[in-house]
Amino acid sequence: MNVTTGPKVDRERLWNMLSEMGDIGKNGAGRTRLALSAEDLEARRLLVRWMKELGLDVRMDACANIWGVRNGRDATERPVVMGSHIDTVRDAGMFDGVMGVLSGLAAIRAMNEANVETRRPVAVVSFTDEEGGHFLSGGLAGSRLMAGAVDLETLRSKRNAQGKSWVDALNESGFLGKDRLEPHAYLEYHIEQGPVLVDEGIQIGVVQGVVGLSWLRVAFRGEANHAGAFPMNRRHDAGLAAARAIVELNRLAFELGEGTVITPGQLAQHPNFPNIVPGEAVLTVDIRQFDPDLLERGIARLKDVVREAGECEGVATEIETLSRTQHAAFPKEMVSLVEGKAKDLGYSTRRMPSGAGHDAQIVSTLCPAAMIFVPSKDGRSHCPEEYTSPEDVGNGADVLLHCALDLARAPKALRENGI
Ligand code: HGY
Ligand code: MN
Ligand code: MN
Repeated sequence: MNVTTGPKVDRERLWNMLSEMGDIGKNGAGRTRLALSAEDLEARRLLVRWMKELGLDVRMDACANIWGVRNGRDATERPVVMGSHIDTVRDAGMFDGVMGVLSGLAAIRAMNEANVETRRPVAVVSFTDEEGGHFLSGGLAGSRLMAGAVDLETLRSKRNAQGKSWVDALNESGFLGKDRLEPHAYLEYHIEQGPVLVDEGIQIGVVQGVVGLSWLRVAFRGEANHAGAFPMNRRHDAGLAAARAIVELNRLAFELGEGTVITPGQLAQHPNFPNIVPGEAVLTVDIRQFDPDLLERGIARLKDVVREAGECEGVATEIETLSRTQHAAFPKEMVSLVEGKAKDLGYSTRRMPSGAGHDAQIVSTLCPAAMIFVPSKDGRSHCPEEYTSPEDVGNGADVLLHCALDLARAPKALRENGI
């Protein structure tokens, strides 16, 4: 299909949907829709309404992933799926995840309005608990559970700050289903969330693969004592041990190099009171690296650094691995499809890896997958300042639309490569 004369997404309507969804969970400048929270469930209901308005067949699977399916000529064919997530981090921006889901709906709307019939069905999926911070599931929980990369028992042990387990929240969500969909191919359209495209003035990022990552929880157990009467040289200050670890982990990331990133994102001290020496400190650490061997070495070194920080303060340390997600490299035919459509549409492109984790890295274990990036203003994300212009949002959505059309029309050139 000639992309320049072919269908295009309704950019204004897409922006309005992003804004409407962005108001759910609004708190100040940002919004919070933690996985399976009331705000996430409200967003899910809105998504299902929009899917039904498009005439899609709405399905739920055993992981509460939400699928909207547009029929193709051949119902026996597996669907071409466009997807991402609508849950957010705390104080999130308006684009992370949700832009990919709503752009999938916009692409289907464009197919409907152009009366395009495809050989394969086309679907949009919204995966459960992509972010992972609410229950410390490690993220990508809905896609990993679907792909068998994590089991329900593991998720049953994950609890939020109120003590509710991930599985109970899933069972109470009202979005559990028995469907099971097998994607033929998967496309995830997402903001870059880093500074590469905006620094280089490039319109479309052609993603070659996604970083491997691990989340760990480190507990430092020292001694609570009186802040005034207890001498400095006899303290076992868990907060100080955690602080030492944070500084040393930062140094470790630079020492490992090669793009290694280490983030001690969450720190809780106990009893967390002005005149008590912290007896306990619990730290989460997120480590990422494209090379799996270097990632393993980095995780081993991270554990040494943490233990040394504890020993320095006479504090015991306990390290728990919360998740370990493999890196992914996308098939060259899928990468070329994204690059070709972006160029046909007249956009500048550059090939690049993703430093952020995405459901695509999990779904790529089930079928050929690819990702499309658009620039993030100032390279920022996971904050209310996260912004991508309406023009960039529309550009990527049109690339998504035309990649999906090609895959769903199943031209010989793709079929010969098993795609
Ligand atoms: O953490 C990530 O990379 C993604 O935003 N869940
Ligand atoms: Mn995301
Ligand atoms: Mn995110």
